Amino acid sequence: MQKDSNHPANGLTRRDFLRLASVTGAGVFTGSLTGCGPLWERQPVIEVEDWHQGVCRFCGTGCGVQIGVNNGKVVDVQGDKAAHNRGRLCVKGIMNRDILYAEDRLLYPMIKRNGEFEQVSWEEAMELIADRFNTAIGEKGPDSVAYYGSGQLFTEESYTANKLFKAGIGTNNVDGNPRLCMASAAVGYTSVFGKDEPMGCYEDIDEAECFFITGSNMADCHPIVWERVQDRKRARPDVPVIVVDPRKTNTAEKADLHLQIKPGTDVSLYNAMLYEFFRRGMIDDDMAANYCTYRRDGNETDLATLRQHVQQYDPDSVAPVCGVAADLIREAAWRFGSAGATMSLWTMGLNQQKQGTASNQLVMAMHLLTGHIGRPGATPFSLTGQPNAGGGVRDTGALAHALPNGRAVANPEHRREMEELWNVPEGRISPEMGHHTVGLFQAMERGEVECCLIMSTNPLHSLPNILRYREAMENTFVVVADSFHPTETTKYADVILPAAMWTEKGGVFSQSERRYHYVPKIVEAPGECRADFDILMELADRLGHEDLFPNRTQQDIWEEWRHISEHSDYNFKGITYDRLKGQPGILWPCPDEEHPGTCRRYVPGEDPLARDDGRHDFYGRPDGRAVIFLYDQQDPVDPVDEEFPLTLTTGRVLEHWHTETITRKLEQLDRVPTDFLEIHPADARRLEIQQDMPVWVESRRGGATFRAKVTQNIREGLVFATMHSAKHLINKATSDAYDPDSRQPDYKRCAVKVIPEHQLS
Ligand SMILES: Nc1nc2c(c(=O)[nH]1)N[C@H]1C(S)=C(S)[C@@H](COP(=O)(O)OP(=O)(O)OC[C@H]3O[C@@H](n4cnc5c(=O)[nH]c(N)nc54)[C@H](O)[C@@H]3O)O[C@H]1N2
Ligand SMILES: Nc1nc2c(c(=O)[nH]1)N[C@H]1C(S)=C(S)[C@@H](COP(=O)(O)OP(=O)(O)OC[C@H]3O[C@@H](n4cnc5c(=O)[nH]c(N)nc54)[C@H](O)[C@@H]3O)O[C@H]1N2
Ligand code: SF4
Ligand SMILES: [Mo]
Repeated sequence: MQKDSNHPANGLTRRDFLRLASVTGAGVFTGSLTGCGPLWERQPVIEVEDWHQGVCRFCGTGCGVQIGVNNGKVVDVQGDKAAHNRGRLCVKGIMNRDILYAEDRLLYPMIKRNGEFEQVSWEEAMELIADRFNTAIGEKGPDSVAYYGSGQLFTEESYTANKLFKAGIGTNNVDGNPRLCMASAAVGYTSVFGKDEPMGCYEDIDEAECFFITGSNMADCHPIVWERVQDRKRARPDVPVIVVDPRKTNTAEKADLHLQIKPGTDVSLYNAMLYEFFRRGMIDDDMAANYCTYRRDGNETDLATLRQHVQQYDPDSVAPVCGVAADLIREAAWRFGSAGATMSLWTMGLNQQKQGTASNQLVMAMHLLTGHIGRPGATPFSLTGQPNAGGGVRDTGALAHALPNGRAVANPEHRREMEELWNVPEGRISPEMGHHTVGLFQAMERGEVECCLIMSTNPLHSLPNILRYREAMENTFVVVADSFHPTETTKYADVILPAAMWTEKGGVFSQSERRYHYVPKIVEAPGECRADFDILMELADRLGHEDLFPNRTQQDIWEEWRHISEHSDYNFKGITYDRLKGQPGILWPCPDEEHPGTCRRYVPGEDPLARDDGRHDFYGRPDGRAVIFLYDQQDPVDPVDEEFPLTLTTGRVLEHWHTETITRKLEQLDRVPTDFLEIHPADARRLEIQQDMPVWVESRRGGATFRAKVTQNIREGLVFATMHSAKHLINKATSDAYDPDSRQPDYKRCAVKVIPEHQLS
């Protein structure tokens, strides 16, 4: 394990170094967002020899950065003033430098023998991997192996893995953590507009006249997008911010209207808002009649039926279901519908629900029916979680049901098109859908998937109902490529491979607004780390699929990929490496090298792919019309009862990243706790729980210990834990029930009991 030997400030103590170099300029560091005050102050930096343009490694905001290098080390990271973030970075952005030199970097390949990891050569590790994969494929067929990837790999890497497994090995067992993250949004966009990915852009924030933020704690999770919302609010204090969240988050704190909804009842709320749009005559008749079609349970229906359908969801009936006052619902609907331009922003509070897809579709329907779409400031806009869940995984189709650029495994024409583009024999791409994430780990449990390659994700921490899937790992030959060790997943692996990260390798990320953004390789990776791309290329060779990759550099793969996109509605052929190296990102569609990129999709005159014969062209759909879906509220899958009387919801804090393999290593961020359970004072009183008391949280699946944080910020009957801590691992309790359309798990609602630890016998 590496300690600080590779640290750029050799000779200084770690603490001195961090004080000296963890820097940010006034107005650049948004320290006030932490909720615990600014922890850092700007200090002089170590001298920088060269600056390189790149993009932050963390969230889907995709902030542009300038990366300062001295003597082969990254010594400073600052916000890029030329990028959409206007020079701003949040605390994680600033930490981009320190993460490269954090402790516990995995430096050598290791093989587990007799329960202990032994350092081995790359040759030995890759030979064992190839042998096990080849044997499984030979004996049990291609579907006995799988790839489980990440929205934190570069596009070239996810594209390569997808091609290797689907066009080389011939299995669609390709999935990844975007299934836990953006699947409901992806299915939402695809079902409504025919193609995935948001149509709006960050510039819409500057024009919006109403913000509808639902199931998103932007202040903590997309802080720099949130700052832009705050800029708008400062310029136009009359622009309302509506927040729908069961907790009074840092985002809700600043809202004009906070609808503190009961978890999982969004379908009722949005139906009630639709009811109000009809009642108050806020429907855009041209849009509703000429640009939309209507569907219920797979059948065509119409606007009149929708109007009839939402009659049962009048605000007075919905109020007790959602736990939100009827007048507040009416006011939110009025503000949404009557504003000049409304922008909705949402993330996991919607996607991670049993009815996640329905919730997405209903928010899109609210925009369509009120005409808040395709105009500056008027757009539905999901925030992407990870830095490359969009371009890397959704666009490349690196999911079990998908093929590149919105194609589907189930569609024979799409398979044929991809076989031609990939130059592989007809029939090579399997017509069978692969295993989606939860299904994959269940297939491992049954012993059906014998070998699995896991890259840049930590599923034995991040999957729901984790205790069950730990056992699944024991039935499988598991290879994990990670930059750190130990993690919850590397512990259970058979082989671990040391991965270069971020500027130690380089490639293209794509963030929330369809912006492709390039990060150069700037420094050498420590130890024997290799780029994930190189690992995948070597695996392809050793599995006999070198023919798939006649051109072998990462740039060659980008070239191949942008040419493939030309034949699709995701056309970004005009985005070359050369262009990306000269500017902080380009938004697709971008069909040729002169095209500047597209801010608003589906808008004639703006989107080069849209036909110029109307207000909109939803060209992803054969008839150019968006689809509005009718839904009813369903009951919870894991309901409360006498034994499990409280509802648990889970999420994030600003300073920590997912499973903390990176952020917990950084001294400043280590000060920020993630071991707490938020509980309402009334519940705490009833359960004899006091502030900071250790409590045991248990669901029908498992439990963990937390420190009670008694707070008014949460609804009575609801408790909240972060997903971050490995010691206090909430995924022992969460439910692995998932949305049947998106197969995204419902991390946001399950039944638990909470007991003071001293009362446990
Ligand atoms: N600091 C930080 N930032 C991150 C990440 C991180 O780990 N740390 N991860 C990134 C990733 S991958 C993702 S996916 C995003 C996630 O970004 P967010 O989705 O904003 O984060 P979460 O905290 O998971 O959930 C958001 C909110 O949903 C609310 N919620 C729960 N149930 C419901 C419900 O039924 N309805 C509604 N309307 N709201 C509900 C929760 O109370 C919570 O405040 O953040 C990205 N940014
Ligand atoms: N309870 C609960 N659970 C959740 C969620 C929730 O809201 N609640 N949210 C879900 C969501 S939205 C998400 S996105 C997932 C995230 O869950 P994960 O993807 O499992 O979490 P990360 O910590 O981001 O894992 C990334 C891993 O990649 C490693 N790594 C970093 N850089 C590189 C690299 O360049 N190459 C390689 N090979 N490895 C690298 C890191 O060390 C880390 O171990 O969690 C899901 N789980
Ligand atoms: S908002 Fe997201 S992309 Fe921007 S600096 Fe913070 S973590 Fe990085
Ligand atoms: Mo995510």
